[in-house]
Amino acid sequence: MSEKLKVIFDTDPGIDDAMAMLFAHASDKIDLVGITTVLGNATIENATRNAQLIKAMFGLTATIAKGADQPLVIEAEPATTFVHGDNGLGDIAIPDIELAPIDERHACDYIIDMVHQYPNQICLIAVGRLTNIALAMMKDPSIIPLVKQVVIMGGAMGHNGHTGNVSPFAEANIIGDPHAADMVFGASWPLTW
Ligand SMILES: [Ca+2]
Repeated sequence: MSEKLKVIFDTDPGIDDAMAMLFAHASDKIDLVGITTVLGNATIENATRNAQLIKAMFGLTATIAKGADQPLVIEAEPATTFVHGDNGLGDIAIPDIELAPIDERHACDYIIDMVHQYPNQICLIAVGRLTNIALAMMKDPSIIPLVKQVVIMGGAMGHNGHTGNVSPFAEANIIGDPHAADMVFGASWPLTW
């Protein structure tokens, strides 16, 4: 069997992201080394708490690092609680268990450190706003050629009519931090949209 792909999962859990995190954990092709959180489908506090909860409940080993609580330039929109509930997990009762700890580093610093520790091995999978990745790029551009791959969920294409979920042309993860998205899409790394 080939070696597992080392993944840092950048996320704003969020119901769908909570599921994605568990699929990544369960996959025999993925080594989920890190989970970095960002504002979006939940506040940064709730998104991070939800990641800590999922790690504790399901025995994940990934390091969790808390990330951006606001976009690079624009004002933050309120968390999309009308989709994901006030707590970001559909307002299920949050179990009263001990949460998994978080790393002391900011998400962008964690990403920088891991890319240098594992040059050309880290795949960044981003399923929220791209703020943490943009922050890491700005703080240490030398990581850009050392990232194996970037995989993004976001954006709208007019393949079957207009498909934006915020406006006809805009999807939440991109319009939520368009300046970060512009940086990530414009960098010279292999990017899968
Ligand atoms: Ca998301």
